[in-house]
Amino acid sequence: DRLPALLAAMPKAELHIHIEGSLEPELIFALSQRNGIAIPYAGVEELRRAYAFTNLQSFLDIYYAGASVLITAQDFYDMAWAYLRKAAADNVARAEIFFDPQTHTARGVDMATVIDGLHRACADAQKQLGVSAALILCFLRHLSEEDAFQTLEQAQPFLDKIIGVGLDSSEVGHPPEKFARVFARCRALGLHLVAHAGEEGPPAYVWSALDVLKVERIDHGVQSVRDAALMQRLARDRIPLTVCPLSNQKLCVFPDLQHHNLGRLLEAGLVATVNSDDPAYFGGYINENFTQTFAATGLGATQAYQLARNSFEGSFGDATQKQQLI
Ligand code: ES4
Ligand code: ZN
Repeated sequence: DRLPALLAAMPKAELHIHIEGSLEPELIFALSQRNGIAIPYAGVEELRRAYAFTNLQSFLDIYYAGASVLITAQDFYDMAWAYLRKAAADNVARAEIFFDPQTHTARGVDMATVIDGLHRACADAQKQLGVSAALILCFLRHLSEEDAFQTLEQAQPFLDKIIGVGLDSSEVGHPPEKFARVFARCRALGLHLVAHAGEEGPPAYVWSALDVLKVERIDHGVQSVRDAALMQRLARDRIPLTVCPLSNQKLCVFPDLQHHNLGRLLEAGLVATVNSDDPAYFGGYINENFTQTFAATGLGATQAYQLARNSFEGSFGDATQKQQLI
């Protein structure tokens, strides 16, 4: 069976990766030592054993704890560089990388420190790995819109180093409408807009991400299959969905990978893509997401090519770059 080799070798874009979710336990412990920050786990094995999640919130609690070891620009560089090397090995030609500045600024780490470290890694990835990498600043939706506005203000001097903004963290109870004004401001600034919606939340959150926030892509969006009119809208407007199958499995969005609806999304003509979300926590990087999902659901080469094409169509690279990649 040559399918795993095809999935690994094909050039692809990764459009949904939280850089703090690429922090492997080994690097968490190395940074905890380097910075003198204690973490309540004896070692790498004990930490990995704690990665048994029942829903999104049970994951987020441990994900924010892991990110607490990041202090210096070099820490952010090392984390992003480790991810970008893995991405290059998986034949990722383009990576659009989420980061959660509020997780760091709330601990006294400056916005400049976060963006400097991450952006240097992205620049080095282009030069040394041939990977085109760009940053998307995510607002934490469990915090207030006021806090998001403050974060945007802190990012203002660095807007040339980010391509867009997103919305992540605890979804249910924090609908897109909560961030209508800050997204309108980001739109006026010429930033690309995306939002997590329909991961655990209802189709109504996908509608309001589109119609209120005016996002260009939906992160996850797998709950959209519960609303036929929404499926038509997503297909008609070619709104990309950045689907993360191993994440959905580990956070119990689907009982197992065999029951994942990626195939249904493609059959409905949606611009679905495959991504890794938080690969250090969910058991694999992008190629592992492809190979495990294809093995479990019986998708084949036709869907593989479609997903690779969709990933470049959905990316925010400039038109010439996208054309070269497609
Ligand atoms: C996330 Cl899987 C997921 N969902 C929402 N927010 C997140 N932040 C990091 N991973
Ligand atoms: Zn995500």
